[in-house]
Amino acid sequence: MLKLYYSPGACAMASHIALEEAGADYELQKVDLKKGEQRTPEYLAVNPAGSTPAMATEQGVITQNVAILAYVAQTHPQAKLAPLGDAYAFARMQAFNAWLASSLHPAIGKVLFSRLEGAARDEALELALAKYDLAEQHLLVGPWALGADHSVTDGYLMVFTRWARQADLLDKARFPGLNAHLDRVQSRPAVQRALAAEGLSAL
Ligand SMILES: N[C@@H](CCC(=O)N[C@@H](CS)C(=O)NCC(=O)O)C(=O)O
Repeated sequence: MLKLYYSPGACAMASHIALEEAGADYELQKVDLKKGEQRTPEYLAVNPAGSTPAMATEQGVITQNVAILAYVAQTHPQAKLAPLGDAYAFARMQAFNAWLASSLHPAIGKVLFSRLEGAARDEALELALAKYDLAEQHLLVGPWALGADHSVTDGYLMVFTRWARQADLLDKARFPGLNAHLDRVQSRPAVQRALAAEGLSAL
């Protein structure tokens, strides 16, 4: 059975949602980041990088949302969580996922989770919002992230639009598409189950 190491509300929610959407046979193992559990010897033996998510499979551990999402989609083809038969479309999905991991996540993370103040925080916020602009104007196709078909990218994008809404940063006039997408993703039964399992609810 798969085992997902996650922290409630953190970016591992993307992998959690994918597992739930896939109908996968999996269990959850909470790693409380606020208590520093990601740095215990037990967890470092699972993921020496000391970050979540990590997912134990029969073959070994997979880290990084981008890799876990692709694995879940490929091992549960019946759930249609990725364009599996189309190398170009799959690469486009991975480009979106890699952008979320390497660009949007660090930018909003700096605003929400670092101790920046004053002008430094303002600058970080401006940079982060410019990335949400990019997602709003160019990356999000609609109604789902990649277009007509729902995919693992939807739950991943939703993590960061959810963080932004929670911090009152997802202005409805500036980001109409992202707001509608967030509502659409949060209304999916699998997403509601994942949120509930993390002790959370739709925002
Ligand atoms: N690119 C990685 C980022 C992983 C990451 O930064 N996880 C955060 C939670 S959102 C974490 O575990 N942080 C703990 C720490 O840095 O101590 C992924 O998407 O899997």
